[in-house]
Amino acid sequence: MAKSALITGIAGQDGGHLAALLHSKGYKVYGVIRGQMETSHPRYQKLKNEMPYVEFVMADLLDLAVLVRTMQLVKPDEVYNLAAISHVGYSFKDPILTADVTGKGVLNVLEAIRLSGLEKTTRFYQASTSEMFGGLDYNRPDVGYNEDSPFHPRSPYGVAKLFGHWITRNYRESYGMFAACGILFNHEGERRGPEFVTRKISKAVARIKLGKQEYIELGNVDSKRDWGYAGDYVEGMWRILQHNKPDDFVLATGETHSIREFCELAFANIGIDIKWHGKGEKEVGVDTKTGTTLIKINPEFYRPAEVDVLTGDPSKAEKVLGWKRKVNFPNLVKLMVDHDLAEESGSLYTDITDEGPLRHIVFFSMKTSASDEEMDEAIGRLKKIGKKTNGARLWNVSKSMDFRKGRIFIQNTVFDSVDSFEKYRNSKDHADFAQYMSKIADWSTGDYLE
Ligand code: NAP
Ligand code: G4F
Repeated sequence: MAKSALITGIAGQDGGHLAALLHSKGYKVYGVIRGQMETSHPRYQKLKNEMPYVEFVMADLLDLAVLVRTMQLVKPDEVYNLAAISHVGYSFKDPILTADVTGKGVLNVLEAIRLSGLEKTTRFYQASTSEMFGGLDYNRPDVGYNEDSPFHPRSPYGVAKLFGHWITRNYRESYGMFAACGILFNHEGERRGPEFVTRKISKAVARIKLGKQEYIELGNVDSKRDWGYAGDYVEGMWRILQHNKPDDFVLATGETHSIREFCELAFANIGIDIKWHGKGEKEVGVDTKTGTTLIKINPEFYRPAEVDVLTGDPSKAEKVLGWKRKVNFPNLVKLMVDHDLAEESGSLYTDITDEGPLRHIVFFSMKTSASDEEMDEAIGRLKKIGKKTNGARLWNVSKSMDFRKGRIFIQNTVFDSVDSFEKYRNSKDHADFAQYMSKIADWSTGDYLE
């Protein structure tokens, strides 16, 4: 029988990647979302469009009763607890809520499993974090933090996560539960929330390139993070729960880069060379060719306490789980900028016929699905530039693919569109188009791999 998994925080960055991964492995996937969502609610519909294979369950980490009901209903083989107030800066503004959700919420999920009598059968994954290390005196800059490094959290978020980490270990030791923690270093990508620095930068770079924004304001550009790609990290989460015993694992790249470097590389992807001038709050990042200021410092984004440097040592996960990140730092930055260029410019449309009225309009969306309004807008734009659309067949490519494939496919079209469409055109097999699409999605998986 197919395994079942319950993902809390499915609407977040990791939730989407993990749902797609588990679905591709044949799991029945349940996802916890919160709010009073009727199935007609636009947010519900968006999630359902993105993950049609997921069965959504309304629950909140603050509500033990509903979590118990959820466990009794679903009886999952695996629970991935990804839900949290996860923004470190915000946790200083709302520390009580952060403690309740990010800390005590973990206990609620564990108790719900136990009270439902599932503690011997359900495997539990807790989303622990490198923020628990804090980057202070105990850092090991040469090798990075590992599973035995001491903790010194520097934010309400980090403190709350430490509670979640230890209560998970406590349930493992007290009740013999298969309860494991992944201590994950920063992981980013096209699904990252725009409130996190990498996505804020990649989005701004795309918008600046398209003339939709003048500059970006950032806080501390000197802190350093060990940044990987979220798609790689959810594979690690899954491996942690497939191991023969519950244990804790660091997932990281082993490299660290500053926000400054991220900015420079992101701008380099659109052909802009950044040079820095000035100090502290007066510092600016300037386009060397035009002299235009593209980066400013705004103390609003400083934090009361900062984690200066984080580097992780993933050697245990590499050795024991056979896990290794695939996407390297330059490719991560490129992937995000490419994505945001496509997203910010609307979407990518390709006219696959070069003469006469359009026979096919291919809608390439970086998102997992395009709404009817977006499709209408696309057609409107084609008409505006004089394309005849009558009788053309409309392909909403992304709708037929899962998220990872969607991304890969788009990158493929960005780089290989001429080739791909020549092949299609020569095949004369228009009816087989959808199948052809999924084939090229498969063979292009190497685009961002090292
Ligand atoms: P994210 O995008 O912020 O997603 C967190 C999700 O938690 C959101 O979908 C949110 O729901 C949900 N949530 C918040 N409060 C809730 C509540 N009271 N009840 C139920 N759901 C609630 O985070 P992420 O980047 O995917 O990270 C996943 C997990 O890994 C988090 O626990 C995070 O702290 C941890 N982590 C992340 C990283 C990283 O670099 N991304 C590194 C280490 C650890 P709404 O969508 O309704 O707001
Ligand atoms: O992107 P960030 O907000 O991520 P942060 O604080 O490292 O936390 C993320 O990673 C953790 C794993 O280590 C997760 F547990 C956590 O849930 C979250 O996913 O900030 C990164 C750095 C910080 O030093 C921050 O001060 O970027 C600096 N920064 C500079 N300007 C900024 C900004 N951060 C944000 N969010 N926005 C800015 O404008």
